[in-house]
Amino acid sequence: MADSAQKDVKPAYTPQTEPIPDDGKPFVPALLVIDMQNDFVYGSLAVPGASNIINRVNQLIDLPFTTKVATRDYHPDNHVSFAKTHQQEPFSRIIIYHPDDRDELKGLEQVLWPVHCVANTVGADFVPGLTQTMFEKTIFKGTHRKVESYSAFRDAWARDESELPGHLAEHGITDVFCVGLAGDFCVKYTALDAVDYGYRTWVVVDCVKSISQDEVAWDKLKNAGVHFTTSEFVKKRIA
Ligand code: VGL
Ligand code: ZN
Repeated sequence: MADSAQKDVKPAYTPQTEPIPDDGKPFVPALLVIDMQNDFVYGSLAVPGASNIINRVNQLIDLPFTTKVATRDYHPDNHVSFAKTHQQEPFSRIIIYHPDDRDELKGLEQVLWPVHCVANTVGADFVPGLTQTMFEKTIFKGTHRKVESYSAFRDAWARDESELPGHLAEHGITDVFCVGLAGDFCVKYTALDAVDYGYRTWVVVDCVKSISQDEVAWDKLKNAGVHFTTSEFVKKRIA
């Protein structure tokens, strides 16, 4: 469990980053700290290098964002995303359907995961060392046995919203900054939804780690209109 034991895997491709403009336009920033939980850092679905971002994420949590929201992956122990639930091998894929809407909503390809972030277990707790006192709200994701949710905004079918859209709207947020785990799943789908909901959306690349090191995740985000920045640029803009 020692922090130093984790290797910092260098991604195959790092997107171009940009400073956050100070152009007189309304700027009401929200920080989304995504799934900084034991299982994703040290546990059953440990993301390579994840412990190395904790301090940088804390530095952003200390900044005066208008609101800071955390998410926690929080599954029942027989969740639809678990390989064990289907007697399959972890990391195999199946098609899953929405339990209440099998006809209207099409099947989605689902990666089957090792059991992770089970409600009321240590694996689902925030990782030690993360500053937890500044979150105005925590969004619990994937709590329904038959419904997967990578995005903090809504489930995988974009059918049911979480409390996040209302919370951001209440605060008049203009810019959403995404940090945390995993870059190629929950951070990715949260950022894509943030664009969909009309927010200028930033992924802070030195505060994100991914399960796989492929570059496709970044390209898809870029093409959708997500912006990439660094914690240095964020600290300069939000001081
Ligand atoms: C996540 C895989 C399964 C994530 C959650 O937080 O990115 N990944 N559940
Ligand atoms: Zn999960």
